[in-house]
Amino acid sequence: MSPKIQAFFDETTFTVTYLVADPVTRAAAIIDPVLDYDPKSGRTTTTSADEVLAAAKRGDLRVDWILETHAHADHLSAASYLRSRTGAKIAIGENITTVQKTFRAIFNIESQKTDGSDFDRLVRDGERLKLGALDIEVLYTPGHTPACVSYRIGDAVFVGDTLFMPDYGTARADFPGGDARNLYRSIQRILALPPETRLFMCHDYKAPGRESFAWEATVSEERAKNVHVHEGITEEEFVANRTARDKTLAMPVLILPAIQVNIRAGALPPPETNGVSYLKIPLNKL
Ligand SMILES: N[C@@H](CCC(=O)N[C@@H](CS)C(=O)NCC(=O)O)C(=O)O
Ligand SMILES: [Fe+2]
Repeated sequence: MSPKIQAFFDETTFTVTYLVADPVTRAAAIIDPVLDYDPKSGRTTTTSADEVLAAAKRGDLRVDWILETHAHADHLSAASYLRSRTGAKIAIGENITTVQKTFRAIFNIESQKTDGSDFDRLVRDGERLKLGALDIEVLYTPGHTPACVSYRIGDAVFVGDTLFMPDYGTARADFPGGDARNLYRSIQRILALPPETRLFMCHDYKAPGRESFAWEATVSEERAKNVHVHEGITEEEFVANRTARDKTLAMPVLILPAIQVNIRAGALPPPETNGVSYLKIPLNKL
């Protein structure tokens, strides 16, 4: 019942990409892939995504799915690039349509679709996808964004930006459509899973006193030790603390380029008449 899991950590954006495989059939999924982006030059590269492809090739894996836990605000997604290289289908939570509508208005991009059709599969709570002989179960876990989902495969859950490592806490809930109360409720669903369930986070920022990056913890470790949501912390306490902390956080460095690309499943905006793609910067909006 356990999938084979390889993690790839991007030290530029503190993002973890996972390559998850059914060891029997060699069907694989890539979760939350990163497209490298240098904001100084506006140049994208595929070094990180190519490392995942190389690992898939080494393991003789067939990539069937590219799974996004949400439209990321801190890094560009390599989903479209990986789809073009593997033929895999890109899945994301069905409420991505809400996120597309919100940001279509903020960026005033008329070509931006709002029906989710840039993605191949919009998934909802309780739905199951096949990963060879394994099932991928979708858990709707909104709060960080209104479209966040987690993916359960065997005894592993890829929680995206809901929980982080116990010593770091939880994701922020202040992006458009984010909601600390919903985040708390989503986290409670995850923490109600069997105690030995392995949780895999989408980010790690270390924590005071910790020297190395980490991205895996069990449900029981999170329940006992998560600094924001350990057992005994009420919804009201969490919402108050999360809201206060969010007021202190700057926007992610890459939020403007990341969102524009990620609501198109990681595709760059359509090239203009000179063949070049451009990103927009809305002034005084975020
Ligand atoms: N400094 C990072 C911050 C990224 C960030 O805001 N990450 C989100 C997830 S997309 C988060 O929940 N961060 C929690 C926190 O910073 O406490 C950046 O600029 O990229
Ligand atoms: Fe995020």
